[in-house]
Amino acid sequence: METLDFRDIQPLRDMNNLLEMARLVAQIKGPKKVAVAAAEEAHVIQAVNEARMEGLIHPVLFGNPDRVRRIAVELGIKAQGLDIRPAKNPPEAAELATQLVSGGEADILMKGMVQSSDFLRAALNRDWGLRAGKLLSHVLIYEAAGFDRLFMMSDGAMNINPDLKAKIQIVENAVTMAHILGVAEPKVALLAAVEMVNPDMDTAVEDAIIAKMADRGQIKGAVIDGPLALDNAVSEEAARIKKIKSPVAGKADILIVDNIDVGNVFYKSLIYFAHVRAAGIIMGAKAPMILTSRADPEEVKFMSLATAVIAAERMQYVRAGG
Ligand code: COD
Repeated sequence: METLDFRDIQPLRDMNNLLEMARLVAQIKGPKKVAVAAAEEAHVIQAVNEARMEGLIHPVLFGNPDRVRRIAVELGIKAQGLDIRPAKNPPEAAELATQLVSGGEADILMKGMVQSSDFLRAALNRDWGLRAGKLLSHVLIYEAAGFDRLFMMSDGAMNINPDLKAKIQIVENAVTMAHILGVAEPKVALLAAVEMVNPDMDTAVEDAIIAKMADRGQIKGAVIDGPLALDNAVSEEAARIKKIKSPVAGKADILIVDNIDVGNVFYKSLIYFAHVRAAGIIMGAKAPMILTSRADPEEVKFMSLATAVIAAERMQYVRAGG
């Protein structure tokens, strides 16, 4: 089988670029196997089928077989071609899907009609979960009009109120995702409401600590600064007006928020007000995990599958010593 040398990869600039990369990975290495936990949901089946028809993935659908088949038929999908495996209820589907991945028989875990917390607890199970000795965190990848790069934002979906140590690992997981997408040394902005260190704002003080740790080489593979407000993190004009001297100001690739509420509102604002194309992946586990919410557009689920295909390949490449 041909090899894919990730050192040759140029930074992926938009979602079309990302999809082309996923197609290339699948063309060279074959489709990735995706274990779907509680697949009885139309958007999930549609996205999974689209990715299957593109040759990106081979899905294994855990859930109520009759319901999965019925939804597939309603969507005009031939149910005979689908690998459907029975599960009594959504938590059992999460358990079986997780075990397929942790047992090495699937490359990617995807959430369907199961509560996020049940899905995540299955992945965190000490005996048969996907822990890899690191914090698991969610990374949103999105494109935005007028910018020549993909953005990453974390964590708006998994870690509720991360402390300093957790925030550092959230940064590291997002940096790993940037490397996977070809950004060799991403610029990370630790977001706050201010760009000056206000001692009354605990999280801004934490940002300053993380930035200093990065200066001292304690966090590698990225240029990190904070606190920075969103405007001066992504707009060079805003940074110039506010006279901020920082290698990250105006050039950020990665935006780190303080807690799940900020990140979740950020994400949903992008989707509902700006209609951006986005994908979401949980990083830090043994394999990429897709945690999209039930109301997410089908395209977010499809693009998350495309991103997970690239991430799974890259993780296997690193594990093989690449
Ligand atoms: N990474 C690695 N290990 C973790 C993580 C993590 N992010 N979170 C918890 N753990 C480990 C802990 O170290 C501990 O060993 C064990 O898991 C249990 O820890 P608790 O008691 O803090 O965790 P839980 O089970 O109460 O909660 C973990 C969840 C991930 C379920 C929880 O944080 C959660 O509900 N997050 C929000 C998910 C959500 O609703 N998202 C909505 C948007 S889709």
